[in-house]
Amino acid sequence: MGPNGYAGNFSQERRFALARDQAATVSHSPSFASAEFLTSVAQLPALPLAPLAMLPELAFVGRSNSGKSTAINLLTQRRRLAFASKTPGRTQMLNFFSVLDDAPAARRKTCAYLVDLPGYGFARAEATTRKRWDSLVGGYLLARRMLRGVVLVMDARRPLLPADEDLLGWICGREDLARFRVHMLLSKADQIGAAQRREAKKRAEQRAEDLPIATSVQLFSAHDRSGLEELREAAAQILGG
Ligand SMILES: Nc1nc2c(ncn2[C@@H]2O[C@H](COP(=O)(O)OP(=O)(O)OP(=O)(O)O)[C@@H](O)[C@H]2O)c(=O)[nH]1
Ligand SMILES: [Mg+2]
Repeated sequence: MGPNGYAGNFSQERRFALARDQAATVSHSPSFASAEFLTSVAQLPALPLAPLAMLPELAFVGRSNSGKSTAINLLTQRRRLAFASKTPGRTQMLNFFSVLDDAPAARRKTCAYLVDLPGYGFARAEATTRKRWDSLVGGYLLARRMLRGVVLVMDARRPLLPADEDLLGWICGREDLARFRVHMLLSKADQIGAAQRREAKKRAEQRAEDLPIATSVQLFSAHDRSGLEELREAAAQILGG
């Protein structure tokens, strides 16, 4: 190969490297207020057919009625994006919401998905309901490649019930634990006093230390919007990391 050929290859490589660095420096953060409902999936085999790009996903998981849909609505500043309800078990499918990046309007692109998952652990769940949950939600949590982490929503009055531990068990079966993230959201903090809030946070932090996954903990109230900025930062970090 002559000197020109070599120089040509080299400069082409340099151009690639420059383009890559530029792409890295202009990468944008998710703008959660842009979230739009995209699609629902009722059965796991249908997931590969869903109109989803290969983009990072962040799922909201937790017991039924713990406040998952409410937290998504607050994060996205949309009152009824994810349907919140007084009837436990309302969310029955994997619901995907697309999130745009914060580039100037003409160049905005979908950069991530938020996923609202059916809750678990409602008292009168029959065996068939549980089986359905295991194959749909359990299967998604265990094997979904683009899933970067979960927001585990737990009522601050009773965090880490056996059903929450079961859920952590599903996640601990993943192959990418070193890169996965759990963010424990202790919800409905407005329902308890300061001492109980501290106690709940301490308990969750102690549990977090024993997990083989990077885990963060925060208190949250959709009622008075406390902890909203912390949730936004954690969600952006999980999706961007
Ligand atoms: N006081 C108080 N109530 C809340 C809070 N967050 C949610 N709730 C209430 O808790 C109930 C359940 O909230 P959802 O967001 O529907 O719960 P979910 O986890 O999505 O429930 P499923 O879809 O059934 O799994 C609703 O009546 C909400 O208004 C909060 O921070 N404080
Ligand atoms: Mg819900």
